[in-house]
Amino acid sequence: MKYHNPIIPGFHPDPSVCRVGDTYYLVTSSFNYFPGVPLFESKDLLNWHQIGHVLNRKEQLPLATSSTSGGIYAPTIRYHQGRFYMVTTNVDHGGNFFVWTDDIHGAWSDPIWVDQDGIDPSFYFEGDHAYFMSNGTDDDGVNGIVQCELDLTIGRKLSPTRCIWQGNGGRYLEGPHLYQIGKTYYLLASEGGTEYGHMMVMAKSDQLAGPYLSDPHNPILTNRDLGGYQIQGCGHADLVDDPQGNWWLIHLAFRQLDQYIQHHITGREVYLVPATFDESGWLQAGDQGTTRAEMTGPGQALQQDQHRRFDFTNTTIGQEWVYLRNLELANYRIDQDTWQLHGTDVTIDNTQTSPTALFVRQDELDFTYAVTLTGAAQEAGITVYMSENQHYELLVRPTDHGVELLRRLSLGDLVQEDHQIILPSSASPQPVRLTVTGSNYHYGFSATVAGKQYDLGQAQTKYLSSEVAGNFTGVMLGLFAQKPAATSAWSTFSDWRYQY
Ligand code: 6LW
Repeated sequence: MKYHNPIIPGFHPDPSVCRVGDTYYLVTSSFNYFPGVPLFESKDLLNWHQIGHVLNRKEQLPLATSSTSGGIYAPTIRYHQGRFYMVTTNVDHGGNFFVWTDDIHGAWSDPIWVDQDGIDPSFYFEGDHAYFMSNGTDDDGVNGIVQCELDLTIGRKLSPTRCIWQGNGGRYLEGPHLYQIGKTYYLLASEGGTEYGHMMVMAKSDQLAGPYLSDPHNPILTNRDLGGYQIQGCGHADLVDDPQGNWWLIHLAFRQLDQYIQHHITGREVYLVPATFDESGWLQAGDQGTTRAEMTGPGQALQQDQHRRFDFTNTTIGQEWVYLRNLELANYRIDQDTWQLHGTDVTIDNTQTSPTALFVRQDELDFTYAVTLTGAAQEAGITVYMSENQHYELLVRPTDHGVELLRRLSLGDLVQEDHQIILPSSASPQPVRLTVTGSNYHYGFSATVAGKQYDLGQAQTKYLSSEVAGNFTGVMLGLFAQKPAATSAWSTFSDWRYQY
């Protein structure tokens, strides 16, 4: 089959996948967004649809004070003896924990905390035994991929933690996943850091606890040597077989703004490559150890058109829509066609608590995002949001001279407000149509009020990139309200469209 990468676009890093019969389940990291750990389902590895989030209760996901790139790090999903397990790290609140469910479409358990530190936790099951792996430090102070046996009822260690592999020499050995294939144990991990040097490495052993022998072909997959290629940063993979016995690697990578500009804004996305074992039992992956936008693999599955049209009726809060940290429900009035937001003094620059804002991911570089806003008793509008330090707004706010429409660009200490327009007073109670368009290099801002169109300029995309922001997330497209002039300030959003 021929298919196009990424298979899941937009900020979805650290994918982990498992298969149950003919159905695959996939989870990704979510950092400081709530709900956490998006959960996807697929019948063919190509076409994924989100069935919810694993962590959707505050008790499972405390996020107070989690800034961008705090909160939830890389998860692993596994299925064992009729039960799904998802193990991950809340780096700000308690470290490693897991949750489980017997109904993948239902609720997951409360967290069971694991008394082992490190990040990128993973489970491997053998009979009634559960083994925990992560990157970290073992009981003797040795650093690398560490392993211990775990009591799954209470998360307690049943064996000392031992380092089983120290990798292939690259920095940041992380993302371990262990498999038994035939009689051999395979350890898959990543090195080089999640930027341009990222790579996947493997080792194997006859015994679960090692010693693990590095694959002489390491790295088994990387795009670090593909200069002038848009897809970079391939790493953090999970291995899965299909019912026909073919092997596949699912991993993260990112798309630069173009083949030469080393900035990316859509976060780390999900990629798929075919893999095969050679005669010596080593894994060969991708297109000669690289990941390409256009790939060919075994099977007949057809990839659906990846263009999307979203509106309020085909999106759900807690599914496509997420919040920052633990929301204040009282500030949202959500109904079928109109969403009302009540802002507080917590702005979208805040890193401690939850501003009144809802976000979807920017999945593609070319898009249109528009909404009609009514109400001018607070700051409200659209945000193109990478982090508390990097975001662009198109907003309406009350001033002494009347209702003002403007653009604000916030890049760390540089905050610029421009294109201010005082709306004609006859227009001020009227709805304002706000539009942001995306392209590789620019976001464009415009508005329509009482039939009159206003151009509010363009801003470069690259200043919102991960290379500038230095965090783990991707650009989100949000609706927000803040700084109310009165306690009764509510802004009404309607006719929202997001299309790419
Ligand atoms: C994650 C690590 C990584 O824990 O980035 O790319 C970190 N890999 O494995 C956060 O996503």
